[in-house]
Amino acid sequence: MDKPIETLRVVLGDQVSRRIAALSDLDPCRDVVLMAEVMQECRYVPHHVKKIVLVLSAMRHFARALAARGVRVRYVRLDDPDNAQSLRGEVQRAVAALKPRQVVATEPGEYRVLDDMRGWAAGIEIRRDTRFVCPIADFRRWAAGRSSLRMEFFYRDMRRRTGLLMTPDGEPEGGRWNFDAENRKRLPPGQRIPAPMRFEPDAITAAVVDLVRQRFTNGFGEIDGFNFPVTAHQAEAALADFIAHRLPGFGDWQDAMQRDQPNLFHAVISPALNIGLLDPLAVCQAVEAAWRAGRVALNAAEGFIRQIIGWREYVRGIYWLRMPEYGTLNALGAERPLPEFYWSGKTGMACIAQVVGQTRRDAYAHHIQRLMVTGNFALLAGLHPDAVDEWYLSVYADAYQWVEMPNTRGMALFADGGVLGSKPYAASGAYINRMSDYCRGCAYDVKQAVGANACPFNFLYWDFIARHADRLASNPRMTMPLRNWDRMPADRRAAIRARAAAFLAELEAGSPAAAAPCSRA
Ligand code: FAD
Ligand code: DLZ
Ligand code: SF4
Repeated sequence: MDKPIETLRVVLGDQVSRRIAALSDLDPCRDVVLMAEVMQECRYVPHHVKKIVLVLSAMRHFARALAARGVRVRYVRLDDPDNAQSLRGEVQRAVAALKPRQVVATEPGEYRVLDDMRGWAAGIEIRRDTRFVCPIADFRRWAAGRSSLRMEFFYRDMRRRTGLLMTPDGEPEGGRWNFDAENRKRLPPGQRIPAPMRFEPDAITAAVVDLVRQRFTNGFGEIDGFNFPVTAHQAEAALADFIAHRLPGFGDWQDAMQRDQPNLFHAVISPALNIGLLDPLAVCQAVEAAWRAGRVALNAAEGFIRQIIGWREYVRGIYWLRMPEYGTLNALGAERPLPEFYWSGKTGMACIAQVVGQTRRDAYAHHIQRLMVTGNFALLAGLHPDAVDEWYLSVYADAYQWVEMPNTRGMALFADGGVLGSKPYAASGAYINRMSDYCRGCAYDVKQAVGANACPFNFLYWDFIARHADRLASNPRMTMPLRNWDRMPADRRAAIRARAAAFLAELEAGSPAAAAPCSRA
């Protein structure tokens, strides 16, 4: 007869790590691990089908690896006829069947789930997620009493805490904390770009692809060509490949964008990192080791480490510090619905067509594409933060609210009124033209701000400055654009605003004209 179950240990789809807190004191003889594929999590936003495949395939691989080590795993598949199709329902079904003495889980990455988790089982123990460098309580302490929560100061603390890129005397290596100014180069023509490693689906992934194809027939995105790592072993190989081949170019070309080059010198590790296949500190230590061995320059290593122990930890801190109110913030009063081309990619704006097309195919876009193309358009056009939030949470394979929401509401949309950034990341077409080759093939003219073929980013940029002039006037970092707007001849200002009004009206009406310049006289 089976021994009575001591502990039911719940592992979520983005917690597939041997280091997850709920498994820290696992006793294979007395405990059961519960993992459940449920429609509730597959449908709470219209996830990209590749994201669903990634999560379910990684869950199945992780469960198999646990079972191979003698751990009892209660694994509920999406098409199991008894599946309650919710996390709460599956925990309660397991409790009724196994009668464990206690239930243990690890805090989830979304407020929505944490709120629900507290009611999953009587006395459920919710453990701190130790996969992060900065515990939430430490972030709260760091934030307490500060009038400004700038990332840069948090980042310096994280450098000191981890010792990453620090001298034995406690100074930053290279004498500076930040090499960002060196990380904004344009990509030279003909630059060779090494492709990331691809992982062809094995039998487990192929079965998940079939399942997702059947169950999510109208799901967003293309399922063909799935090639994300789905095990820790694969993710480590992908990281090693990045460090050897793309990290050397990461610093210099971090902000560059190029037509039909979705990855450039980026790591493409966030899908694996955010579900637990990689450990963030170990990733940074491997990057530091490459610098100490002389294989990469300091600006590349520092630029990369800052993204992880700086931005990644910082946005998580902001999320948990400010939720649930953060999810309601709309400081600029943006109300427009999301245009259809965010889903279809069908627009004459070549930059958006490129980024959305790539997103549909790969469930991936790099940071500047997310921030300065789709994010910038949403900011300038005044798209409602709820709709933009839902879009980013749906379409990227790495998207969980703890990291997606502060980046979207805070960094891209300034909907938090400046908690995260000191000014809106608003930019005209000139920025996109400087950092990419998108404009060369565009139906719009990036040099024009008025007229039927003017680049929408240009007139929308000035319209944004004019619309929010009162609010922005108190921000010293906005003095220059406000002054430039004021100095413009009145008739030009009027023409820009009229063009923006017409475009936004078409956009709001869902008119295809807003997406294609030549249809206008
Ligand atoms: P690289 O450029 O190679 O950077 C390395 C790592 O640094 C990333 O894997 C990531 O873990 C971390 N990182 C870099 N920038 C950020 C950042 N701003 N915030 C947090 N971590 C960062 N990232 C997500 O992981 N999930 C999201 O849902 C997400 N949504 C975003 C939404 C918007 C509007 C914006 C502007 C950014 C968003 N980001 C998000 C941050 C960033 O775009 C992605 O982390 C990055 O593009 C992932 O690709 P990569 O692994 O090639 O990153
Ligand atoms: C994203 C996702 C998906 C698509 N499916 C599941 C699932 O079936 N079972 C599960 O445990 N987790 C899934 N996840 C991840 C959860 O949405 C994630 O754990 C929460 O959003 C908290 O971060
Ligand atoms: Fe985008 Fe404007 Fe350039 Fe076209 S011209 S690609 S719309 S920035």
